[in-house]
Amino acid sequence: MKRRFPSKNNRKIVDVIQELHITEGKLMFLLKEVGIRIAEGQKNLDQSEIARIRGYLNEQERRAQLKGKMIDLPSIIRVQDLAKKLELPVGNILATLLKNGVLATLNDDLDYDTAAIIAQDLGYKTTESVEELEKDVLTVEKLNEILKKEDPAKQTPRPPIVTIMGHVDHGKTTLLDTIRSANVASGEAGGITQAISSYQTEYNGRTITFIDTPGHETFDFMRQRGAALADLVVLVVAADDGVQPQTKDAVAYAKKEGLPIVVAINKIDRAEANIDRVKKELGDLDLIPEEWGGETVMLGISALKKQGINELLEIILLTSDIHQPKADPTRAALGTVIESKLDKSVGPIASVIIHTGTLQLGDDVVIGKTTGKVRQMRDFRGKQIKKATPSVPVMIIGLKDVPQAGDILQAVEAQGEAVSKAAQRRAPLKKMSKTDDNDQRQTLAIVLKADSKGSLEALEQTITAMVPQEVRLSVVRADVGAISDSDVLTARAGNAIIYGFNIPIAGMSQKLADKEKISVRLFAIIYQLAEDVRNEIEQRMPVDIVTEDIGRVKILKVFFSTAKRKIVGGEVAEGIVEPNAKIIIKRKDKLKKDAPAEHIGTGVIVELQKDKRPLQKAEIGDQVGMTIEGRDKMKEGDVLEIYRETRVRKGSVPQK
Ligand SMILES: Nc1nc2c(ncn2[C@@H]2O[C@H](COP(=O)(O)OP(=O)(O)OP(=O)(O)O)[C@@H](O)[C@H]2O)c(=O)[nH]1
Ligand SMILES: [Mg+2]
Repeated sequence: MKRRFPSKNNRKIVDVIQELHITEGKLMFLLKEVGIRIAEGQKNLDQSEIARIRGYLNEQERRAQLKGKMIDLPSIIRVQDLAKKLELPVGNILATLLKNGVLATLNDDLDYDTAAIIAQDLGYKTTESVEELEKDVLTVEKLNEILKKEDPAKQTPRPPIVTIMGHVDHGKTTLLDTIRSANVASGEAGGITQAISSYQTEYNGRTITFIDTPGHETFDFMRQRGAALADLVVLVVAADDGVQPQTKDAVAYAKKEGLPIVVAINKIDRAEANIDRVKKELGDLDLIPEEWGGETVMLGISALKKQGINELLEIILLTSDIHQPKADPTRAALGTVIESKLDKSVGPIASVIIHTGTLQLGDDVVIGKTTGKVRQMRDFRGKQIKKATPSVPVMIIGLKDVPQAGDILQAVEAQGEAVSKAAQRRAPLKKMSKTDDNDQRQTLAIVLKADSKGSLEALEQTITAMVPQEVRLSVVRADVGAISDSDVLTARAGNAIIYGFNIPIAGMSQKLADKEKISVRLFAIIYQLAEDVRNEIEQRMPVDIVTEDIGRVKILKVFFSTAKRKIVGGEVAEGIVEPNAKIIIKRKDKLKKDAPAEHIGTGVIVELQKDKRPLQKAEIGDQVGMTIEGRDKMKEGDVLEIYRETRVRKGSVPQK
């Protein structure tokens, strides 16, 4: 061993302790922390060693101060910026994210909730700083205000926007198919509409914009959105089915928006059709047909047999003429996103309905939290167009990010303005909810990937509504686009199941998933996906153990006995015996006749035999052989009390 010679640069350990105001134990701890080993009997430390200890102490103090302070975090922050704010290495942040089930890179954005959880995990206190910029985001309310204040002198008539609403399967999509000679309904997965869509059609030289909404109960918010965009609602009610829950919802939304309602009583070609019954039921919703003295136009039609379609279109035009919708086509465009997705080849695509103004090719736009330049526009047929005037549904390509359905589009003067408006308003990639270490509940962790923001929203809402208090849901990632390697790795980190809706998984990513044993489940119908999630939730519900006494066996002979396993022969004295039943060993002292039997121990019957053959059930009087797992020893004359244990799931998963 190298000998240390005291030099003038060396200081006595006892002096160092005094100088730093610490105990000897603390010094030992500090030496270990900074990686200095000292030999037995060593009395001195050199200057560089002392400097290392001082440095460590200073850093600790600084950190303690930092942790006491409130850290202001914006609503969206890059991983590397969060590291800077917390004065920690990025690796620390990434590791903490991973620990919480989020696989991120330096450049990923985190929303406030996620950043706060990470910061708190690392011992910081946080608050959300209110950003000035948020004020610039156009809300639906502000949009309505702007539209109301528009200069009437500049306004010209625009096509009415007609939203088709009604209960599932009552024929909305078929009606639209008939109106515009298309064939959408027959191509839908499971025969149900799962997204909102928009078309235009010409009738008698006039244009009408239609919005098709889904009737399945899951898509409630899509119906609300459809109603919010409309000038008029066509309520489709099947003549053979009458008023149903979503018929009522549709009426409620239309009334909330103050919209005129035209009722199309559909499927009148069917033998079971009963128009009068439907009218009566509608009367209960305060929709009284004109011929009964009310104000609502009700028309019998057959979407399939193309009956009454022209009459319906006439009525739509007449009704919308009462309050002729108008807009100013000369101003910068304002619109609402009805659907959006990420396309592999062209990037983000948003379907937008223009409310006012004209959107031109090359316009700079702000949409919700993203921006872009309109590089390409397509009409509902997919045909490229150069401009979109009021009431026109248009697909826009050229956005930086996928906006949310319901976001407002604003054409802006210049890219500079767009960028400043949307700066720091990028949609965060990572979402996470707070976990609690004391939480005893089982967790269902999922990665959700869908074809569009609309379906993603529908999925998240449906799934969240299904989760009972007894189970914790953790949506590790929810995003649009195909399933990629990064999703698989995120699922691995978060111990999650990957659900894909209407999207594929790349072959390589599937291989990775197989290798990592990550379950990837793809669906085309939303409620089938929801059913699968329900099963997963059910399996995570807490269980109650119910016991039931089923019989008694008297031991006649012990054949074999090891520490963990015994083989005994006995006779069923009462009730029955079955494999997997549990036992309590009881023993009576022959000398003390009146004393209760003594509890000797417990075990489980793992195998039951009679005449050397396995048996599923032994009854009273049967002589059986039993293999018993358990440590407690038995002997001849003991009585086994046999009971069955069943696990019963507590509570239930709410039905949607
Ligand atoms: N007999 C008859 N069947 C019809 C008529 N209209 C629609 N159908 C049938 O009803 C079923 C449902 O039609 P859809 O148009 O998909 O119904 P929907 O209201 O769009 O359904 P969701 O969008 O899922 O709410 C299909 O099998 C249609 O062929 C009609 O006028 N007569
Ligand atoms: Mg439909």
